[in-house]
Amino acid sequence: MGKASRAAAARAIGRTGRNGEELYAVAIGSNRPLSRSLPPHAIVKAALRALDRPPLRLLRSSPIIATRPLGPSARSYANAAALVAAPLSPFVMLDALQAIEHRFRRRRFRRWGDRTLDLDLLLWSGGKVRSRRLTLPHAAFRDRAFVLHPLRSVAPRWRDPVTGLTVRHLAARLEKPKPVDRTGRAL
Ligand code: A4P
Ligand code: MG
Repeated sequence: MGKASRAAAARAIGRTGRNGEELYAVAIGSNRPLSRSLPPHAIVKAALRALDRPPLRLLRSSPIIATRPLGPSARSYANAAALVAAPLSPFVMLDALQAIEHRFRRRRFRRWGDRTLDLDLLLWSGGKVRSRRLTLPHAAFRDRAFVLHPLRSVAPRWRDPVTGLTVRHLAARLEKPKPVDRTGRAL
C-alpha cells in the first residue's frame, strides 16, 4: 500500500508517524481478572501502558468503558481503543500485540471465551491485509459498538478502506434504529 494511503490516514487522524512509522488502531478488551488487584479495568489500563513501550508509541487512548458481552460469556467486558505508532509491519505488530497478551497470561480456551486480555488490530495506515493469520481492517469491527465507540473517540475521521466510510459514520450507522417486523423482531 502506497504513501498516499498513509498520508490520508495521518491527515484523518491529525497525527503523523515519525519517519518509517506505521499507524495502527488497536482494540483492547478484558473480561477476566488476572488477580484480585487486577480486575479487567486495571488490565486494560496496564495494556495501554504496554502499548507505549518502545518501539510502540501510544498517540491517543479512549476512555475505558464497561460493555455487555457479545457471545457466550456472562462476564461484562472492559473495552478501549488506542492509536499506536510503530516502525513495524502489520505481521510484526501482531507479534508484538500477542507478546503483550502473553504477558497478561492470555490463554486461548475456546473462541469468544473469557479472556484476561484481547488485543485486536482494527485499522492500519497502509490499508488492507488479507492472509490466514491477519485480516485488516478487522473483519468484524464495523458491527461492534464496543469497538466503534472507543475508536470514534481516538480516530473519528479515519476512513475504512473497504467501505470508504469514516469511523464516525460507521459508529452512527450502528445507532440508527433498525427496521422491525410486526412482532418487533429485527429484520
Ligand atoms: N487475526 C486475524 N486478523 C486479526 C486482527 N485484525 N487482529 C487472527 C488480531 N488478530 C487477528 O484471535 C484469533 C486469531 O485471529 C489470531 O491468532 C490472529 O492470527 P484470538 O484473539 O486468538 O481469538 P479470539 O479473540 O477468541 O477470536 P476472535 O474471533 O478474534 O474474537 P473477537 O472478534 O476478538 O471477539 N464482547 C464485548 N462486550 N467486548 C469484547 O471485547 N470480544 C470478543 C472476542 C467477544 N465478545 C466481546 C468482546
Ligand atoms: Mg481477538
